[in-house]
Amino acid sequence: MESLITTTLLLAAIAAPALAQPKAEEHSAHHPASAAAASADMADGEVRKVDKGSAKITIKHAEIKSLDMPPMTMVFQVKELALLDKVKAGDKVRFVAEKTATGYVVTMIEATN
Ligand SMILES: [Cu+2]
Repeated sequence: MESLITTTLLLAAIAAPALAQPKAEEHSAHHPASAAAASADMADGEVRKVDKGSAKITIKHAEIKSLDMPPMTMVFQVKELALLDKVKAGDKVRFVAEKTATGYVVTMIEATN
């Protein structure tokens, strides 16, 4: 019994870093550490609607790992209204979102068209 537990723990210890590692290594290989840290939270998406009147943007986004969110289309608030001048409906974008008390807020966005 004890050897089974030992084996299970050993496998878990080997498997966990093996799953987490490759992407991080690959990434830091072509970017300075600070850039890698910043882009790690970036999510890909496509703008569906820009609503300057209510400072909101609808984005069809891919998985957002930092927010533990699966792909979906949703409305985000924006940190600064000026962010909405940088993109328009139909643009492919990369963006950073944060979860706040009032909901999800885009803090950075750039078109990748
Ligand atoms: Cu979402």
